[in-house]
Amino acid sequence: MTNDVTDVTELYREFGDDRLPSGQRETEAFPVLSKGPTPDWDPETWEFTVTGAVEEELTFSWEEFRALPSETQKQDFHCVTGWSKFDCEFTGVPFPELAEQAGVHDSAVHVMFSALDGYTTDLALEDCLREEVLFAWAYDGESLPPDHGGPLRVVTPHKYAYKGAKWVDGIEFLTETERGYWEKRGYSQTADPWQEERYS
Ligand SMILES: Nc1nc2c(c(=O)[nH]1)N[C@H]1C(S)=C(S)[C@@H](COP(=O)(O)O)O[C@H]1N2
Ligand SMILES: [Mo]
Repeated sequence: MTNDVTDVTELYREFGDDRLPSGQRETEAFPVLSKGPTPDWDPETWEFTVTGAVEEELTFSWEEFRALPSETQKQDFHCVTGWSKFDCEFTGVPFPELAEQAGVHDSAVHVMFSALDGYTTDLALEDCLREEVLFAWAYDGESLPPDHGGPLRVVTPHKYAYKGAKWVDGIEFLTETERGYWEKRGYSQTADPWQEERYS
């Protein structure tokens, strides 16, 4: 692994004119937002699964997951409750790497992420197949703190942060759209911060 950091903070230009999406304010803090308590995990029994519309369903132990090709990126973080944090440095596995290993079927259109706390979130496949969507285990060069989703979380700098499942332990490729935890409760499935897609 190298110490190279890829700066993807210019990503907003694809979606809007402003780095800070409308209706957001910038914060230096990194608040914790979870629907419940931080779950325990055991590196010995932890498993990550890739299931659904794929050529080959995959299971990774913690050790195996950590051996996957990874990168470090500087990216922004936008919470739907109105705060944004710039220049977050996350290290992890880009989504396309996992998709390639599993061999996604042509019939797949959507992805459901699941997590140790029972959280789920859904996102269109095309919105997942981006280098910026990371399964991250480090933040600012340190192990991801448990409250922020350690051992492993997803980050989605092009979407509101509820699309990034903390404590993620599986993804399922779907042939039809389904709604995740907040999406069932009225939050947007597409969640583009520059369009202020907060609810749907
Ligand atoms: N597993 C899980 N992932 C989650 C959540 C959660 O409650 N459980 N909350 C989401 C929400 S609403 C936000 S804004 C971000 C917050 O991440 P943070 O606590 O690191 O700031 O995590 C998202 N991922
Ligand atoms: Mo959130």
